[in-house]
Amino acid sequence: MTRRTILLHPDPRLKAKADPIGSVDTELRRLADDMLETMYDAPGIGLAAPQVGILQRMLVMDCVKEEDAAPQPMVLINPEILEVSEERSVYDEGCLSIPDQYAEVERPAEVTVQWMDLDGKTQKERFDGLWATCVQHEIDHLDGKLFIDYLKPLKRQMITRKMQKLKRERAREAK
Ligand code: K1U
Ligand code: ZN
Repeated sequence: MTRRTILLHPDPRLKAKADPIGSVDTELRRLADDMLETMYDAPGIGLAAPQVGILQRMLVMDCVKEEDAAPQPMVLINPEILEVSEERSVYDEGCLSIPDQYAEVERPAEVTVQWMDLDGKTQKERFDGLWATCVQHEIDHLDGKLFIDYLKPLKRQMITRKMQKLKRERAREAK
């Protein structure tokens, strides 16, 4: 497994709509492994393929928070939201492509999602709590949407400027 580089906002690849995946092959399985490794290493609770520069509709997540609990890695290919609850929930979201920036985002509290797994089988599950927030955040990444797109323009601009500064600093350090 290889840790991949996570793209930082702003980057045109984070604004693009990712392509559906036709079938599961060795390369896709390797990408899923690498994405899980990258997510756990960050650390994070989710990661979408566009965040590592691959414009394909695959995401990984593991929202188990208790340190002594067994990990529950999930790989979702071509995920689709079939149903959303009327009830909404607010969570202070972060993003590995926008480090150290957090903001409250309101989303449906529960969602039913259908996807293809790494065996090519169709799966369907109702998510709630942090899992529901995370899967919606990750599916947004596949559609080129970031959590800051839910914020007021001024707050979004402020975060984007901070990120541009961070990227300039990191580019200088890399020289
Ligand atoms: O997609 C991403 O950028 C990953 C992101 C997922 C996410 C976080 C919060 C709400 C919705 C989706 C993260 O994992 S940010 C890091 C984070 O939340 C975290 C890190 C360590 C422990 C617990 C949480
Ligand atoms: Zn994110």
